[in-house]
Amino acid sequence: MTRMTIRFIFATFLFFTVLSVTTVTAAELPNIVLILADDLGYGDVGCYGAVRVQTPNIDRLAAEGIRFTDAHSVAATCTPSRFALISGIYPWRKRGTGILPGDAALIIPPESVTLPSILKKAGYTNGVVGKWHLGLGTPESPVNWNSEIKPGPLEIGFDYSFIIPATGDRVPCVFVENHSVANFDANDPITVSYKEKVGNEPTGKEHPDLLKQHPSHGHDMTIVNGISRIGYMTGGKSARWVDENIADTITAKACRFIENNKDKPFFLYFATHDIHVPRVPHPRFVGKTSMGARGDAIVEFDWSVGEVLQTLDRLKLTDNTIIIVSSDNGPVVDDGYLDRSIEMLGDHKPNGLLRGGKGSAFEAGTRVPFIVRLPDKANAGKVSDALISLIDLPASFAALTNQTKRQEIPETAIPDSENVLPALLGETNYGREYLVLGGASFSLRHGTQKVILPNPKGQAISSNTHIETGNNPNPQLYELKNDIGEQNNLAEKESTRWEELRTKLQEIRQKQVVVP
Ligand code: NG6
Ligand code: CA
Repeated sequence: MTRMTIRFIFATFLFFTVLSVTTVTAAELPNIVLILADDLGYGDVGCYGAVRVQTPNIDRLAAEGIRFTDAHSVAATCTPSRFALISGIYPWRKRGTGILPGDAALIIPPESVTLPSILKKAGYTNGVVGKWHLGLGTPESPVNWNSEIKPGPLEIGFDYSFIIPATGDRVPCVFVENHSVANFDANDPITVSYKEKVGNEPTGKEHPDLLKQHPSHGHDMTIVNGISRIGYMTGGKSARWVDENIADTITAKACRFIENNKDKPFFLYFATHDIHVPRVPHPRFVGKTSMGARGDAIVEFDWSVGEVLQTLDRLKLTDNTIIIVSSDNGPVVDDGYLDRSIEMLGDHKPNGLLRGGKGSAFEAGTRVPFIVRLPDKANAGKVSDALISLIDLPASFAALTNQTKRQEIPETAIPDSENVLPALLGETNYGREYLVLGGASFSLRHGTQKVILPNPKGQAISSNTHIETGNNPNPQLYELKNDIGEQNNLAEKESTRWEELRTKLQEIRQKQVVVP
């Protein structure tokens, strides 16, 4: 389906809606499926150059769709990256958008304009399945895991949710379905704390002998399924997940959401636990690569993508569905557990040719795999070097559904989201002019130029992950066109350009925006 056809369908849809005539149904809006991996690196999949791990399903998607080579999350860790994706706001504009503990309050206020609320307005039914990590409840009324859990996804635009509240390595290790803990047993109430030990269950610190996977840093609190986590919890035994089954459980929920909503336009945000730590793939994936748990988790992720593709095919929805596969931030090998991923990495390069990784201001912190397959597989096999970001999805999907600012969307909403729909549809290789990235240090992309602001305090190499952070007391300027690995710092030699870009970055940071 070309953009004209897509647009025509929307125009027709809106026309008939306005006239309250039901000849054209909402079912003709294309479905949208966004599969977001966790910590999947630019070099971790076949179509981006990996050879030590096979990712046939993601590669199939790239062959049938558009593969972006310069797509970014706006932050190099999860919470800020996902905050931006859902809210269309740069995370550094709002306090408290750093990596959240599992008992944090929701950081996107109910009723604000969000990616799902925009689509809902256009007639979509929205589901989120998988990792959430944007908080639940309010500061005044923190979550009680034993009663109604809200506000959460359902209060900011989703109609269905089945979530991992924070991360796989943070308590509570239970799924929350809509407003309650899945498989909850009232006789075994759940208590969670990030301050002190609750209950009398063993911790990894006290009882390393009980662990099947040991921490390398942090992660030494309550033991769940033989793995110690960040944070303490007690109770909820029947509700606790088994890490080996997380991918099966959430992939099944994602596919069921598609099945249940096949007759109306839907948006599915499927945020996998893979390939975040703890990496404990199902036994059927163990040993599928020579890289140990991390490689096998990539295979498991690819399997999840394949299940979604098959479901769309089986339900004959492929021709009416836009599917996007991407990642929330760059790769990390040792993220806190001794799962032998470092020893077994071999010559695999999680960041491809890029410098840095998760948490880094260098490109690998935020440049992520990003594949879009359009209805009718228009532009199949295209490779696009447009500069785009996950933060652009709210404005782009607003455009897709013919919603404009001031008309359908308040002028002040999604202030940092830009409409890159023409790039997503493969009509142009141009995305946005500027993109601010927040790793440990601030940086700005403009075309193929990149500046990183001086950061006199931060470590140059993370003592936990051993990743180069990009922090440097001196200004940095790179020309990525011929220096993709950010080796040649031009800031001194090209001080005028450096100054121009630094000023531009300040200007964007100081822009007055309404942050709900
Ligand atoms: C870090 C954790 C890391 C991971 C990360 C969040 C320690 C020492 N490290 O603080 O293991 O959980 O937070 O990852 O606790 S993210 O992908 O959700 O941002
Ligand atoms: Ca992440």
